[in-house]
Amino acid sequence: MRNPTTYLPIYLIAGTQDIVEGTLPELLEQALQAGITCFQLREKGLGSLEDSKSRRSLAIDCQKLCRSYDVPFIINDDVALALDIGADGVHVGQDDQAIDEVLGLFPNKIVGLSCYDEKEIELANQLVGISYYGIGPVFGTISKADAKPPIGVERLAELAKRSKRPAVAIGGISTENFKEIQTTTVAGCAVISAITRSADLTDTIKRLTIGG
Ligand code: TZP
Ligand code: MG
Repeated sequence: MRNPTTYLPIYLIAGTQDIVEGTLPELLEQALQAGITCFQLREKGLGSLEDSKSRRSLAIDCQKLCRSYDVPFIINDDVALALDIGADGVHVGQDDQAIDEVLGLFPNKIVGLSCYDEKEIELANQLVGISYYGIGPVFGTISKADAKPPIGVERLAELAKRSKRPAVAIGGISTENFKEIQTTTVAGCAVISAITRSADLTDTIKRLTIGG
């Protein structure tokens, strides 16, 4: 099993709904070339693919690309699809399939869990097998319609300190506010729009890499 700190530094999340020009596999290949350390396929919300055949086929295309760059390929929420195609792992939120069930289904795989507050961190700390926590939203986000209110950098720092596992910051992270994230102990940044809407993806990825 890889140490999560090796794949969290710059973590791209994207689905069809996030693509402004071209296709998701095209964007993913450019991002892999530019050095992303992890990819999560998140088909969700307005503009996402609806039928399961096209979702599966997109997932396989993305998985192949990630494999060719030796970058972990993670699926958001869709436990069945992740098992079906043998993804490197899954990322689930607090309202998705229960984390203890998910852990049972993905032994020796990557399992990420979203955490918003102390209570969620403390509960996650008790469980065996979670690979990393996603903490946020740190800032306001345009990419998640039902996002909770942003927690801000001070809360991020506190929550990251309480985490027994490596944490990745998420929500509204950009090249403008990245230096604030760097003041915390998180192992990386997970971003959608900063990369999918970047005019210079290679430069953005370099500038958003924790420890890079
Ligand atoms: N979970 C919390 S915020 C968020 C998710 C999936 C969206 C992050 O997208 P962006 O564009 O980097 O704010
Ligand atoms: Mg979810």
